[in-house]
This record gives sequence, structure tokens and C-alpha cells, in this order.
Amino acid sequence: MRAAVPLALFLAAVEAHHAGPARGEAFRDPAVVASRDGVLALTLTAARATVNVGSRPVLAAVYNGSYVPPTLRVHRGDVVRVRLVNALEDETNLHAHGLSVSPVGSSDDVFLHVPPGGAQGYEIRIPSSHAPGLYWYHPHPHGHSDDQVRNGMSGALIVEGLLDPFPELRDVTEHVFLLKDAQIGGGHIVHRAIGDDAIRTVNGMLNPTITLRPGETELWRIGNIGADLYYVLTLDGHRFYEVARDGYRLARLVPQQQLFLPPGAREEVLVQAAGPGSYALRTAGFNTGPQGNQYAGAVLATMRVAGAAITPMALPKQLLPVADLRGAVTGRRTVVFSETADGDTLFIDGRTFDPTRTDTRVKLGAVEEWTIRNESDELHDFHIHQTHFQVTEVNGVPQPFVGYQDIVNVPVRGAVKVIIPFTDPVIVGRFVYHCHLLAHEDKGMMATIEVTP
Ligand SMILES: [Cu+2]
Repeated sequence: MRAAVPLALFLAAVEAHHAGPARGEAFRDPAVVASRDGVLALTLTAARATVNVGSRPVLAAVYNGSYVPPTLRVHRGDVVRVRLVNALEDETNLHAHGLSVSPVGSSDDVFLHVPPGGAQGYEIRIPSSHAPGLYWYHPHPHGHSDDQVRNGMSGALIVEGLLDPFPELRDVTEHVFLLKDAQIGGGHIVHRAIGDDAIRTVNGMLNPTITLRPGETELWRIGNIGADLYYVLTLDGHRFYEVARDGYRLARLVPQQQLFLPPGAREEVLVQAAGPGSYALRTAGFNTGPQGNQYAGAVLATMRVAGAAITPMALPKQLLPVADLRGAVTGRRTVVFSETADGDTLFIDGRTFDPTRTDTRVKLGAVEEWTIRNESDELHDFHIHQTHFQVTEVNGVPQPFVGYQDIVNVPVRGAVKVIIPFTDPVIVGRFVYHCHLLAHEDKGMMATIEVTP
């Protein structure tokens, strides 16, 4: 489990939002660009444009003139060729969040910055052994990441094959739910304190209606691809059956009453519709701590169940085995998150980000246990590029092993332990780890790591 949310806080928020906004438009999945014959070729132009956010025209910095850019669908072994054109006034670049791919050259290299007016070709090779699931792409230029993602520069990337090993699930209808929050003033995206007056959208829509038949099973691929907000999801009258976290399939199906998605996290879940009726998909109000932010919940979408009933399919309990890394640890480190009293400067191990400094050196083949300590009075979430990890402890409490993830919440004045495999030769090179509240990352809470052969 990701660290739990206090139940009282959660229930209070649900109570406060029973009267959600009226039902909106019909749910739509984002547009798709799929690979063909092993190649996905695409130009992404970053520019200001008037886009549609919750049925309102808003001036925002976006990719290809859309608040929700295309979902990229690739197969294992494919190559992704993106030409990034920067028509913004600030530098930008492109990061493929969660992919275990090369961090060097023109692959997933966040040290590479594209100046205003410039362009850059990226070529990202997806290994044939890559984990299938939901990943995402977004800009990662230090100092501008928060601004650009807040504007809407983020989209989904799906590596096909998540349900392939399970014949009974292969024909399940799937939908992509991309969660973004927007602060809008005077017809454009504005920056207020994190969460203040933010509207919460799914695929750029306010409370869209998704329709299922009674008993129907669907795969919902949910990504928190906003910049700074936490989501705590519930679906009235239903449970979620968790298949994968952050693109990594779990060893078994995990029933969940709620899904906790810190900034950057993804959940892929099966939903099995109950009887006819209307059920709200909600996110609860949230408080990130005494030095953090507090924001309201919202109804994100409405599930309408109608039509001829289907006999609910039997869901598998076990998925496929996942290797438990606890016996494989070769070394240990501690990483400390802290910040100044005014919250304007944030540190990892007492230092702000410096791209020219190498903070951590690891030999390929190492499997390390990292203790991530939060010495501040607000939440942070830890993310490392190019690899996933296994969460083993939260505030000293051992966590049951069910799979991997690439985002973990770090409680206020608390600590988590994770085991990170640096074993895939494709990740050799320099990359980063950071807090995925992008406002924090931009204010210094990021560090560099080099994996050497
Ligand atoms: Cu943070």
C-alpha cells in the first residue's frame, strides 16, 4: 500500500462533497497515437494556445494545441521518435516518467534542455522486456517543470500487454483517466498556492459521465499527471481491483476501497459495475501538513450503470509472480528531504539541485535499500527515474509485498524504506531522483545519480 490517509479526514471530505456538481458531458478517452511496425513517430510542439478546460476556453502552454495531448501507445521493443519543438518563452525538454530506458544521448535525458525557438529529436527505445502498463510524459527542465505541467503539458504513454497473460481479461474494455488540476483566472492558467481554487478534470472534462452495463467489468488506467496535488479516489458503492501501480503489475489482484495517488502516481484497476444507478468517482479533500497545503475534494466523474445486465466475470486472484527484493540487498543509504522555514528552498541531503554535481554513485547490479526521511512539516513524494522500487517500510511499519512502484509518499516527519534495483543495463548513465511535487523539485528538491557499468 501507499501510505494510508487518516480515515477521519477522508470521511469528512466525502461528507462535504455529497452534493457534487451536476453531471457533465459524456466521458471521452484522450486521442491516441499508436506505434506502427515498431515505430511511434510524433512531433510535439510546446506553445501557448487557447484550449478547452472543463468546457471553458483557457490560454495555456500545451503540447500540440491540446490540454490533453495524445496518449502514446507502444509495444515492447518499439522505438519512440519524438521531435520536440519549443515555441515557448522558456526552455523545456521531454521526460518519459517511469520508463526503464536509457537516460543518455537523445533518449530520456533530463539534463538536455531545449531553448526557446529550438527543437530536439528524441529517440527512446523500449526494451523488449519492459513492464507493460501506464506511464506518462512531461517536461522536466529544472525551474520550469511546475509551471509547464500546471499549464497542461503532460500526457499518457502506455506500454501494451498488461492483461495479455490472462485470457479471461483480454477483451475487457479499457479507459484512460488522466487527472489534472487547473487554476484559472482572466481566461488563462494562473499560479495560486497549491490547490487553491483548483478545478479537477478527467481528460480535461469536468465530471464527465461514463456508462457501463450492470455487471460489466472495465480496466481503468488512472494517472495523476498534474504538478502538485494528491488524489484520494473512491467510487460510490464499488471497490477497485488493483492490477498495477505506476505501470508495474502486482503479483495478485488487490481490492481497494480507495486509491491514493500522490503527484505522478498511476493506478490500473478493474471496476465491476453494480446495479443500475449513478455512482460518483470522487477525490477527497486533502491536507499535506502544517507547512503544506489544504484543498477541497471534488466529484471527478459519474459512473452511470444502465442497460441489459451482464453476468459479472470471475476475476483472477493471482496475477503473475513478482520477485521480492528483500533477500537481494547489496547496500544501504539514507536520503533526507528538508526545507527552509519559509518553504522557499527545499533540499535533498541539505543541498539544492545542481545538475553538474553527481550526488550518488551506484554500480550496475546493485540492489539498494534507501531510507527516505522527511524532516519537514509537509508531505513529499519520492520518485527516481529509470527504475522502480519495492516499498518495505512506512514509519517503521513493514509493508506487505505485492509489487513495485515508482512514486512513494513520505509522511511528515516520517520515513519510508524502499529497495531499488539498479540491475537493468539499459539504465547505465546519469539521471535524477526528486520530490514529485514539481513546485518542490523546482525549488531544489532534486539530486543526481550515476549508474556505472
Ligand atoms: Cu515535496
